[in-house]
Amino acid sequence: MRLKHYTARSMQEGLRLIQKDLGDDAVMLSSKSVVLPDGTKGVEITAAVEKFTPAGNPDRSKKGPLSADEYKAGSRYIAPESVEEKLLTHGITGKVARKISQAIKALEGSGFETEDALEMILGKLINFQIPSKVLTNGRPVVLIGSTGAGKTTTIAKLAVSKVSAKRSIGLITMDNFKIGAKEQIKIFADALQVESRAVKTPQELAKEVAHYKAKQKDYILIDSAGLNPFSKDRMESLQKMLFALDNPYILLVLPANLNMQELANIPYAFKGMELSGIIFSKMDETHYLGGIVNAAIESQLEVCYATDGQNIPQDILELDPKSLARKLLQDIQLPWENK
Ligand SMILES: Nc1nc2c(ncn2[C@@H]2O[C@H](COP(=O)(O)OP(=O)(O)O)[C@@H](O)[C@H]2O)c(=O)[nH]1
Ligand SMILES: [Mg+2]
Repeated sequence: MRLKHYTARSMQEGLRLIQKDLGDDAVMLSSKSVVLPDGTKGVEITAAVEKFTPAGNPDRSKKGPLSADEYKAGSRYIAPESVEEKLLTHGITGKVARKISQAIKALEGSGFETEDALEMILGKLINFQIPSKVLTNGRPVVLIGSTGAGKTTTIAKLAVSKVSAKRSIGLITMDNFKIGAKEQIKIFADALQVESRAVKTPQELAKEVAHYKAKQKDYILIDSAGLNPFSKDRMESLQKMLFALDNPYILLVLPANLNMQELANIPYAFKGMELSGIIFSKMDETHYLGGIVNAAIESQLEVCYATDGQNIPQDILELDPKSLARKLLQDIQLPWENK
């Protein structure tokens, strides 16, 4: 059994597509709202198909799920024990790795291929969200996190993508700490020809958000100063700023290349900030994804975006169960190792 994803403008159109492509035997597993490349709303439907020929079409000559032998002979089959080993190599906790391998074993009987089974399990364990839920019109989005986590760069990536999609944005920086931080946002805003503001106090922050709301900006993106999450004073002053906002969407930018213990600690340290979600940054600077998987599962914060490089705006991606499952099953290849 394989999973196949279809994107369409409406549920009806999606179901028509699935029927045309897979015939009447296709089973619809789930659907979710998505934003289509042209910025309009659409739907993504996941369907299960019995078996694919190499051309990608279902093999209609055979009915019923794959037999256990056929399934295990498939090139995409990975034994649950090997999956557990791969997950442990990534640094996923023993308890979670075992739980996942047991669930994969249980799904073997339904004929799901390993990557698809892992995709479904990750979808249940992690609170994945779609971008249109994370970035909603008019709701202030604030990026917070440790120093150098990638907050400003990520704001810039989000801002460029919204401006390219012809949406209006207002930028605010609360960074009064780092030398040149205000100028960084200003230069960037001028290049994009969007408004930017630098604020020092909770009152100023509330005033500037109200200003952008009055101007009906589609997106209000707020950058903050990097801070040591274990410093009580700095955390308290950030909290005071955030309290000035009405219904903010607060995202923690968490570098994927931090050590495992701190990846688990930092979402806890920021807990008092009423976090909504996490953006994993610097995915390109690590080969081991266990730390982010553990943090996502333990915190149950919403996960949507990840960043994988310094290039603005290209190096931002949607982290979904499918891409994560694929990354976890790939062999870890360090650049200096021979293929
Ligand atoms: N390799 C890599 N570098 C990044 C990524 N995101 C940001 N950076 C770099 O990390 C450094 C700190 O980024 P910055 O956005 O200023 O962090 P901030 O202090 O949280 O605002 C800069 O050199 C960025 O170019 C990423 O996803 N991958
Ligand atoms: Mg910054």
